[in-house]
Amino acid sequence: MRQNALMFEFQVESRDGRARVAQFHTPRGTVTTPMFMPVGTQGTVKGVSPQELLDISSQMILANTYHLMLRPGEGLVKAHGGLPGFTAYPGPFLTDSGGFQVMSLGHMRKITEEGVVFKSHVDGRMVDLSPERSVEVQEALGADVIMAFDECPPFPAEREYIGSSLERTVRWLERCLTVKSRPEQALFAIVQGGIHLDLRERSLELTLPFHTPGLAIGGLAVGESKEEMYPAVAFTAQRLPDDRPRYLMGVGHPEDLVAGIALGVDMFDCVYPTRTGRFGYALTHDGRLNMNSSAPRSELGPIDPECDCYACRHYSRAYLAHLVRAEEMLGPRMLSLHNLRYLHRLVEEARQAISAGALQSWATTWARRYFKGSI
Ligand code: PRF
Ligand code: ZN
Repeated sequence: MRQNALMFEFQVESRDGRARVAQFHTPRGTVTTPMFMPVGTQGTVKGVSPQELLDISSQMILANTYHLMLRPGEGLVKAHGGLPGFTAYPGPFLTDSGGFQVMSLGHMRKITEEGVVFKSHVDGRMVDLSPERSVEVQEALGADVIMAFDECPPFPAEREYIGSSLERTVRWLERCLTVKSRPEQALFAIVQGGIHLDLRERSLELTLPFHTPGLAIGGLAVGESKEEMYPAVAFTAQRLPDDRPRYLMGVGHPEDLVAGIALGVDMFDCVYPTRTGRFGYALTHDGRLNMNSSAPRSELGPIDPECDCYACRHYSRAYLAHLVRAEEMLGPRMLSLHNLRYLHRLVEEARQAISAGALQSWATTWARRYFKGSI
């Protein structure tokens, strides 16, 4: 049952407390962790081209089974040789399994032991998604890392429901592994259990014996407070195997990346940088800047003088604020690019701090400045 461990080697290079820097080898290239994965739900990171992603040091891109199976259909992606051929992004990909997206976007869904039946948000037809079908679609999409088909309960949910759903998630994991056929793809298991530490423990106990080449912490960042989320991350990350990557799904904000890295998380993804960029916000060393507010309209300097992205090297805050106000599409495009670069730099700085054995002091200095609340 063990998957191809050699093809997905995870080499830890340095450590600081629970945090680590590692090289994660995949068939389409080696990535350095901790890393942030831009979200390319529809096979595109909204508004940012593959060349621009490479320019800002993006590594692995996340795409979604749910969206691509509904439109354009996984067969068309496969006809292009998979996601790299379809999207022209030449690096590694990870696909999410679809279960979480059905829960958050699907209409009229029905969950049974077999899988999920839902009404397509594209054309209204009824669609089946099961562990077997999710793996079939993810094999056609051809990402390097594919995710187990899981159930992520909403927040809040009854403890009893979270308990039975995590057990079902494990039965679904087993079904995914039974049908999985491509050795050049790694299938990561997903630990569930909400914010209940004893349920996390149970999920770990049932999931670890499958020895998947990586594991994800799912079921968090679904509406609980950070005070509830961080202990669940700490508890779970500490019990995940040391020699394999740990992926915290759907997280997050800059402070969540810093906290997660200190707790031993290696991989993150979130729509935050691109979504907040489309809404007119820019992440800076001094906090989040609202480009719709009046101050930046007359500022001749860049969004962040310490940023090396295209937007910061070429444009003033005033010009970008003008684009946002005029609803010109270059505005949200440049803010998305800049915000992604900000998060890539954040994890890059964290990696350097880990290597120097100075993560705690770096994190304190970063937070003091980011949360000074100046802008
Ligand atoms: N499961 C899957 N994808 C996810 C999640 C999950 O629990 C989350 C939770 N924040 C984000 N994306 N399959
Ligand atoms: Zn920038």
